[in-house]
Amino acid sequence: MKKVNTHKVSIIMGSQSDYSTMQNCEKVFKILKIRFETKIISAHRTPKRMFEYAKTAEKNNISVIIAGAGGSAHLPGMVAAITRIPVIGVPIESKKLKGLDSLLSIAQMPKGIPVGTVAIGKDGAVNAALFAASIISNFDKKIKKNLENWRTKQTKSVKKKPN
Ligand code: RP5
Repeated sequence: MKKVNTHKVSIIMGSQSDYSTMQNCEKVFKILKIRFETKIISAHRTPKRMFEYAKTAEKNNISVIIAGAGGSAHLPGMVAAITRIPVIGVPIESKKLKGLDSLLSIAQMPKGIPVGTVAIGKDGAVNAALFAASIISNFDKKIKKNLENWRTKQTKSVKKKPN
């Protein structure tokens, strides 16, 4: 019988406007062959949706949650408060404060409920996906291999001299 990879990552974001950043997570997961789902969930515009989502995340076999939010970015922290599944927050680059607001809102969680925080914008989204892959690779040999191969390829792509 073919062994099915059951580990799934959930990518959530506060708004459609976050998707141009968060789709970079999807690109990484497609390369590493990690199952994912993508949803819009806003802590302040759809609080009931957020609560229901976080409450059922464990039952839905989610291994890691990546939450992108901008401005007063409370989505990652609120979701982390409801579920024990690890949450990685991606600070979205906001128009007025260039994402510094998002970064501080996500990173400055008071003790007791952690949210792993990555860099602002696209780099953060890519690293959030790679970080999720690292977590999953602890207990999934196939993903471990895919991640190692990806890193080897990255290393080989760095030239010794600039041109
Ligand atoms: C946050 O408000 C979202 O995460 C988004 O980054 C920001 C702005 O949302 P829109 O006004 O573009 O929908 O909730």
